[in-house]
Amino acid sequence: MSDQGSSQGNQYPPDPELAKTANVRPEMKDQGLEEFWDNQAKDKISWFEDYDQVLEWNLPYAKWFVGGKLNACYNAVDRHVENGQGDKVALHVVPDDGPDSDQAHDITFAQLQEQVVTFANGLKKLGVGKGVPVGIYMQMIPQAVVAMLACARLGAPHTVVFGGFSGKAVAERCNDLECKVLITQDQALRGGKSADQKTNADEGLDAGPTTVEKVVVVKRTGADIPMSDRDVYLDDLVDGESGDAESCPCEPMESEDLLFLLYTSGSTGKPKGVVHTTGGYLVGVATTHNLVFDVKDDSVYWCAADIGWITGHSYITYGPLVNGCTSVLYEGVPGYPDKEVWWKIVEKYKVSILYTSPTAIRSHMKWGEEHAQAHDLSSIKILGSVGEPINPEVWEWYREYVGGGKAPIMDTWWQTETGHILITPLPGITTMKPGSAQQPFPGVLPEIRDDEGNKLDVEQTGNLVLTAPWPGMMRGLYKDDERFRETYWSKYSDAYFAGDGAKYDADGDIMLMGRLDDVVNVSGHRLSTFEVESALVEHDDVAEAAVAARKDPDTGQAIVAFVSLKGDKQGTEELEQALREQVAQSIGKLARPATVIFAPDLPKTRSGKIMRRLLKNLAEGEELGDTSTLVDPSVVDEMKKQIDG
Ligand code: 6R9
Repeated sequence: MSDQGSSQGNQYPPDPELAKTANVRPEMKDQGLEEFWDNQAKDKISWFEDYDQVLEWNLPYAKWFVGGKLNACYNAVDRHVENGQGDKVALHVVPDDGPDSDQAHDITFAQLQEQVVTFANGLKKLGVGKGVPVGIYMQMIPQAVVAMLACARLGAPHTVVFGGFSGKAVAERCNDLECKVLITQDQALRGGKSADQKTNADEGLDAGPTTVEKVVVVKRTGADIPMSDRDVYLDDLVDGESGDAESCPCEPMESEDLLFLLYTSGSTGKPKGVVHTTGGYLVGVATTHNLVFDVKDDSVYWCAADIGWITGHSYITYGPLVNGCTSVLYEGVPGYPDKEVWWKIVEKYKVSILYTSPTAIRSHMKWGEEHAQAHDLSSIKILGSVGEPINPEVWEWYREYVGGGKAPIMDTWWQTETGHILITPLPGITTMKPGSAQQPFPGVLPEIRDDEGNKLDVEQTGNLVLTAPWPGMMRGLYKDDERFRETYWSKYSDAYFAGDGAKYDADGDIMLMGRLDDVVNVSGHRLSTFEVESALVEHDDVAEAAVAARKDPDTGQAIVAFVSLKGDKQGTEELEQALREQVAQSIGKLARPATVIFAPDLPKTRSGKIMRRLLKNLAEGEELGDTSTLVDPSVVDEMKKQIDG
């Protein structure tokens, strides 16, 4: 657990000017839950058929806007063109080599519509239509957004697999959802380096039986890559296809029809397929995007996340486009081609809202404020943070050097499972305290409870729960009702258990305290210790592995792997590299352990359980406490020696 957030620190009252014009109004918090979301659903979303019931709550399954019909792509694209906004820029596309590149270009809403329709017409030829699931394994290029929208247009559920994940991860997810089609790109281009994305996918698909029958390949670098009968280039697929909206109308979907599945890490077992449906999800993302970031007609918004995560789904693709907002879509990474590229982007496009992760801000902070100071960032009005707790000193730096000492920071707490932001300061309303998300969004009812279910008072750390449903909440785990109930709804019979620790400060603000389970958060990316352990034991030399996290000044948390080897195998530097590579192959590079500790055995209790608390303490370099229940306390001394170097 981290100790972020403190009621003793600096406080920043809301700007009275912003309070006058902000989209969010204080009285929204007084509206009843159904009243608030009903108003927003009517205001933010175009329905083909009106819903006749706002909420049908049958714990743990909610149905929102029951009886309503709509289409996500129609809301994100077509209606803006119909409303005379066709020439408005939807995406400022910034390629890997930055905003000065000759590949930088803009896509208007009308052009976006044409691209989506053409893509959808191509997919139709492959048999994609309502209810036919599609996998997407891509980088941050516009065709990734177009692919998602094309699926939504056809009523085909998508599952996006993070572009940095392994081919194995892609194959597993596609098989689970039974995807017939996978969309990928020839190569990834990030930080000036290319990587074989399509070949990666092939390796995963070819490793075992797969449901994928066709792979659509978008050309990014145009490299000469192996293509088989299973593969088709997007260019060939859509050759001669119409981009006319009438040639491929938006499929009317029920509110509760599946929009997408997104797999996320839990504390045990295989990744969980989080189910998100159409109506409630769109209302949730559009409302929160509009009110939290105070989006106006002329806002230029940049969410520097990746579409492979929920933040990309909700706040790169669906939220901003449904709101008809102009966004930056950036392919690259911070620090390439130089340390100023982010600030060049803000300056060039006059970005008014920037939404990113504490990890990214920590990188910029480490490189020094002179890079930000070399550019005119005066367009910035609102800043956002997501994915992990933000350290107060990082918050202060962000506000000072990116926000010109005045932009409010929306520290937004939410999860893959929640679909959209649930706890956050609000522009013009909240007195901000660096380091915590503070306040429930209107129409959201959190509580902090002890293990017995008692509501906790101020300054007592407990479990964060939600006591009422919200529109974008997960509609279960794909094909796994039991795990859904067990993970989220069994700790308390009447509330959603989020898996995060929290407390109220003296003013009643919510301070998030970090995960309570075996989920680790590396650079805002969610991983389970179990997944990494499974990857490690796949290596022939490994007998047993246990994984814990330690604090890291750059990535928030970093992975420490404790490994015992088979027979007389020795823990060499080469083996350490091989193990890291094993994890990269199995999950993706981001899951590679920062530290590998070899030990003759793992610390176990007499009943044979690995003592995880002890490994956590070891990883963190903390006092070990009671080790008397260990079978062989000497293994711990051996590990400690390695950690202390
Ligand atoms: C959106 C997203 C969810 C977990 C969540 C919590 C952590 C996210 C946070 C935060 C403190 C914030 N988290 N935002 N912790 N303050 N503002 O990140 O989804 O990848 O599913 O991760 O991330 O621990 O439970 P996801």
